[in-house]
Amino acid sequence: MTRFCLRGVSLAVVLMVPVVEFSLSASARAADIMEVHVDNFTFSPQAITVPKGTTVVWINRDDTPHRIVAVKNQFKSPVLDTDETFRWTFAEPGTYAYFCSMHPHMTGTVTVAAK
Ligand SMILES: [Cu+2]
Repeated sequence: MTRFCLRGVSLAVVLMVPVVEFSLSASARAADIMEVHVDNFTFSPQAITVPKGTTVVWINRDDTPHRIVAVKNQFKSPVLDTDETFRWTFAEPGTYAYFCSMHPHMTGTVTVAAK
């Protein structure tokens, strides 16, 4: 009888493992990162669509400094020298147009989906 009860407990522990793994992967998804390269005076990809909660990381691959600024001022990077990065987490759905304040012809868009 005692042995039967112990076996029941260990079975319950084994069954719980997949549940824990699932919740871990769900939180990892919420912290997803998307990279945008700044290369040859263009944002690449120029337009991205990401789920809410995504962190976008801009990486300056040019020999020229750039500065990423949202058209509606939701975010603004410092001046990024070569290989410097700027990251911003998009918590609210919407469309975010941005440009380089040093070279305003450089434009990009982040579309944040509700899910
Ligand atoms: Cu620039």
